[in-house]
Amino acid sequence: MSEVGSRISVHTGDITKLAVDAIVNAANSSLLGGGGVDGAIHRAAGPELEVECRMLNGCKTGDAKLTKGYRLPARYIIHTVGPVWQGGGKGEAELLASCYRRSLELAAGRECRTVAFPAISTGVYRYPKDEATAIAVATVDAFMEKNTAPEAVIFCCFDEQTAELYRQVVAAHRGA
Ligand code: AR6
Repeated sequence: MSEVGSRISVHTGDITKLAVDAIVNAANSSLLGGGGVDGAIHRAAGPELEVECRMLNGCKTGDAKLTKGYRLPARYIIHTVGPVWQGGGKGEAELLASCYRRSLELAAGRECRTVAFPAISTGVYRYPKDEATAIAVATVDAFMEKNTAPEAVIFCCFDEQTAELYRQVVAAHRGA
């Protein structure tokens, strides 16, 4: 696990600023923009992003679709749709894990070396942060153990409290 662990890092800040091969967007099923990180990404990428998104015919919860990054420093945006938290009995955990897996599959398919994820579903969609972080780290870790691409994954947290939670969960994984 130590070799895999070194491929995962935690960053605090705005995901739209990261010069990585792909950033992941916590979108909704329309893929036509919204608030939170989705709104920030659309604003920073510029209006051409929505034009491309309109051609994608939306996206199912747990799935992901890729666009160009337009005015972002990132080459690609991978739009994934996390589950709305409904108490945990509606398959939310499996759907959230699927968001991470599908995003990584698309990134690997475009030979992305570095991918940054926000904390999918933990804002407007109200997924409890502890549980969402455990799923994010375990799913990315499992994917990277089996695959050589992407080479590095960054968990981009908007606030220091979330980053600290991610650091703890990543460290616990490394110790496992
Ligand atoms: N960079 C990194 N993380 C961010 C940024 C940013 N610029 N802005 C917010 N976050 P949310 P969801 C964090 O609500 O829960 C949208 O309207 C934020 O602190 O953006 O998956 C979509 O259109 C939180 O930890 O996404 C959907 O309708 C995390 O990103 C809906 O919200 C996710 O919060 C999706 O809800």
